[in-house]
Amino acid sequence: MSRRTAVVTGASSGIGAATARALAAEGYAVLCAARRTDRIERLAAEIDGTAITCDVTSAESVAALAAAVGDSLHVLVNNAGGAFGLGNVAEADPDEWRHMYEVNVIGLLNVTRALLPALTASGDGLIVNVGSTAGRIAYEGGAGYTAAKHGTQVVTETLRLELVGEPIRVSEIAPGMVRTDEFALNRFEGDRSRADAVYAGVPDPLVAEDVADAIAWIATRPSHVNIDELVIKPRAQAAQHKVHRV
Ligand code: 8X3
Repeated sequence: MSRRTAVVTGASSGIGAATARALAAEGYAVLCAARRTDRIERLAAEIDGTAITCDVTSAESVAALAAAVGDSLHVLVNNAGGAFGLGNVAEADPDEWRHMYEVNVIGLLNVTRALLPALTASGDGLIVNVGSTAGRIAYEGGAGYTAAKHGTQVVTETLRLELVGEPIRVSEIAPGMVRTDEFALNRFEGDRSRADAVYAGVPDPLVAEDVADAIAWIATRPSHVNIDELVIKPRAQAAQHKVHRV
């Protein structure tokens, strides 16, 4: 029997790379999609998957991803995304906001539209959108990102309504504080000290593998079980502003 198949976007690092590994460990043939070819080629070699160079914001690039997927796909993890900047609304940069909407929402739209026929054709498709606790609350300086991640959340809900009756489950996972190599660095344009300050003193932030483990759990529920949304935070984070630091 051929292996079940999965696409993970943003697979070059962090939650995406960990999710590709976790799904491969569950027996999936994983297409690792991301812009940085060298990274996804290494990952694909490690997990016996396939590397597809893909920028989710580019229609041509996503069309090439769809061509590589072919007629049938079981799991799509829309993970590509990120935060850029942490400025109050009064001084926010509209280009940063556009970029965040482009990657977190339009990118998800591009990939989902392109792969829906294959997900339907498999007879048992699953879409997992990687949202955020930022898609549920507001915090100072976060409006560009929280607006985009609220977008991810609402698009997920809409898709579940629109696809009812089709053989496709639609889930969102919403992580809180996850310490990855790049999330905070990207937000602060490579400023290591600002990035490190996000996690300073937090005993155990989540790591990418914790989120990947939860995504693999969602994917391995029986086909009639739809995990609508799963909010996952470290024990030290009771709420966005309520973080235990030592
Ligand atoms: C990451 C969570 O708190 O940085 O999506 O917005 S937060």
